[in-house]
Amino acid sequence: MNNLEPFKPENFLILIVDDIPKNLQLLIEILDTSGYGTTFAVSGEQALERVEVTDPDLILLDLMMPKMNGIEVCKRLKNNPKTEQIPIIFLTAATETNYLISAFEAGAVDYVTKPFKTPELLARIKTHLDLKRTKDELIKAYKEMQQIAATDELTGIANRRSIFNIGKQEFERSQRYKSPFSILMIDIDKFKSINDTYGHDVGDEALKMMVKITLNCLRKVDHIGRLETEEEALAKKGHLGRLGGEEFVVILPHTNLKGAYKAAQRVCEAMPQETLQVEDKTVSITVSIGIGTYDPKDQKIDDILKRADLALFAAKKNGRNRVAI
Ligand code: GH3
Ligand code: MG
Ligand code: MG
Ligand code: MG
Repeated sequence: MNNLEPFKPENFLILIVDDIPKNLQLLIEILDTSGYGTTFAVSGEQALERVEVTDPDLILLDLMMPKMNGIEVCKRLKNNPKTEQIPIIFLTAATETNYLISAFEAGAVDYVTKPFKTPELLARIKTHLDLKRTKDELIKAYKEMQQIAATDELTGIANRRSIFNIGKQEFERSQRYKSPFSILMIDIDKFKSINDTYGHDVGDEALKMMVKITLNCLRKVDHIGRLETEEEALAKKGHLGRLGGEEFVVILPHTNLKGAYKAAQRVCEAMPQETLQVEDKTVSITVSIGIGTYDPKDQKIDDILKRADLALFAAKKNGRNRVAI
């Protein structure tokens, strides 16, 4: 991968494990000369301790050792989430090659036969350190992309896709455990006039303020996400510039109608108390909230959403700035 830094041996620490001091000495000398950081252990047991303390980037592991042999050490390291990612290269005497299959099965990435050729040993070490770096980069990039794919860009909360996934999981959980859960549909009142009066940038700031206030009213386990408007769906087809919706969904796990009503009231009452200053004008918003609660007769999450949507419509009709069920 091209965003990797140039390979520098001094950035890596290699743990060398061998029960014969002469072997250890030779390996340490070779790796030191090549610029690697080194640390060592003279037994399997000591190797496990050293790994904990030094967190090496790669391990050269002697296969045959008294008491705990290399395969056992390898298995233990691969069974521990903290150490399973460390590449392990086995050091084997030619007579031990019949053990190699078990070494790979235990999780080794490679092996070197003793007596080894120094350039070959170094080439294998560099290859595996580089592979590990690339793998780490890919995992990092993958996690970042997952995060981006699940997040609403403007407000940083879950986007439509992600909040629906959460909703579906919560729905299945409620079905299985016969526990309640509720959904709030929140829509900002007369938001169009905020945009029209102060401009879209202020509208965007108001959306962020809305999210902040709502999050303050919710528990850590609740999820908030942003719904898509028709404009937004159109924007994806390229007809319009991007416009996020001003509709939000809150999923309240383990919450019955009474609890959901309390949470919705909290959000509704808190909303106009915070303000946005635009030059000499003070902008505040109110929201209308519709509640839908899981009913064991429901087939899918859309059934609850439909009820929440109807309730939201009623809240709007009855004068806005209120909660309806
Ligand atoms: P109501 O009380 O009936 O909900 O009135 P409203 O004006 O809020 O009506 P509606 O919910 O239908 O209007 C949505 C408006 O929200 C349309 C658009 O101007 C604005 N909007 C949607 N997404 C965004 C966004 O990402 N940023 C900004 N600034 N405005 C948005
Ligand atoms: Mg040995
Ligand atoms: Mg609105
Ligand atoms: Mg709307």
